[in-house]
Amino acid sequence: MRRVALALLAALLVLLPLSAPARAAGPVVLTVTGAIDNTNRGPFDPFSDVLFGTLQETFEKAYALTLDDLAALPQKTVEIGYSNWPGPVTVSGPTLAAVLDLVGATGSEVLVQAVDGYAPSFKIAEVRAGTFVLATSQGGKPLALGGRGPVWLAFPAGSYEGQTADDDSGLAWAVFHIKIAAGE
Ligand SMILES: Nc1nc2c(c(=O)[nH]1)N[C@H]1C(S)=C(S)[C@@H](COP(=O)(O)O)O[C@H]1N2
Ligand SMILES: [Mo]
Repeated sequence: MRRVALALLAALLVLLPLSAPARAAGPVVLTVTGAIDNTNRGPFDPFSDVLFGTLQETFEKAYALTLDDLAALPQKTVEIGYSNWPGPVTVSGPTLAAVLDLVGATGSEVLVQAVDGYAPSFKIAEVRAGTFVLATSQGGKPLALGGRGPVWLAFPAGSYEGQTADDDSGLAWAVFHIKIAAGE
């Protein structure tokens, strides 16, 4: 009987980490909040989540990702150029669509917010149809905080309705927060 109990306990200990999605080592660089099915952290905490608080962003549901978590997703490498840039750049990272799948996003709009509060939003249908990369490296080099990193939302011109070849305004750099707005 004791052996059965021990075996059950061992099985439980093996299965336990599967109940909450694991988070890879390193600091969290990106947090997805809002209309999501999967979470791996608690709700907004005014003492810890100071940048969210400063930007008046509070949340119940959240999924936090480290750079290693982003690196563990399938990587997309894409060359992107805008007519007002010195030249095209090659960036890599997971797609925004892959991150939306990971967190079980259920909404219709996604807001991509940067540390300076800059926060363009996109239709999730357009994100899924296009190539929106949460770039973590450019030319094989990790993107720096102080530059466009650590996470830069990069996508080619024409990715959303009406986007012109010189309009790179949606390419938010230093992204730390993705908020899914519930569908109507
Ligand atoms: N975090 C952040 N990302 C941003 C912006 C910003 O103000 N903050 N400006 C956007 C705009 S309006 C443009 S045109 C492009 C390039 O602008 P920049 O070279 O001034 O960053 O970055 C976009 N990404
Ligand atoms: Mo701009």
